[in-house]
Amino acid sequence: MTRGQRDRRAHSCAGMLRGKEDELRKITKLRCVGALVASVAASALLLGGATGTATGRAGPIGPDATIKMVGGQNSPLRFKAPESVGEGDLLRVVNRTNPNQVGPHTFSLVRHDVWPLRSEYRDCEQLRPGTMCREIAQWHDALGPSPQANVQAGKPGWNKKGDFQEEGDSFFAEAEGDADTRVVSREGGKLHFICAVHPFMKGKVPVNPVN
Ligand SMILES: [Cu+2]
Repeated sequence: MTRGQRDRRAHSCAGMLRGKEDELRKITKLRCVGALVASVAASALLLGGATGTATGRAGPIGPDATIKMVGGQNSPLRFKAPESVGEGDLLRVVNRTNPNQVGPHTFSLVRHDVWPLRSEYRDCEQLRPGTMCREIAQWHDALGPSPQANVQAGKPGWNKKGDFQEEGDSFFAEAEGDADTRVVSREGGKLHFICAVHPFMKGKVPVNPVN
């Protein structure tokens, strides 16, 4: 990451903080710092990982499937996901929204039975105790001393759905273009995911078995 990119990233954090209540402001600020540190580490890991999976494939390694965070001022925020993904696919999750307009996102695998209800959205996005959004913030240590942008629970890859007892796989996307690519495991059969910042952003994608 160049110094210019870092400056722009820091600037987008500052923009995101305007108009937020104090606690959330503090949390978001911490997340910004954590994301900065973690994204550098993640880039290095990702490069290492891509080299490791290169066997048998020609040319540069790209993702097999992509889930995009999309929307903004003129359309609702949502996850744009393929109809299905394959077991063993490299699944990339990428932020295609403007953080100055909509803030950051998380892509967090959670069990379907703990998805926040419509009546809980407001408490959830304010990270009130007892909400799934708060749990996810804690997975990232967003309230603690060392916030993490990338939470890897269970086995490596996108596979572990969390709940109020157990952590799940999760990715905090702060800047436009932030991405996290992991291998899909079939454990659980289907990926269920939400955004802890905008709990109305939800999605599910079936994982097809390898033939
Ligand atoms: Cu979001």
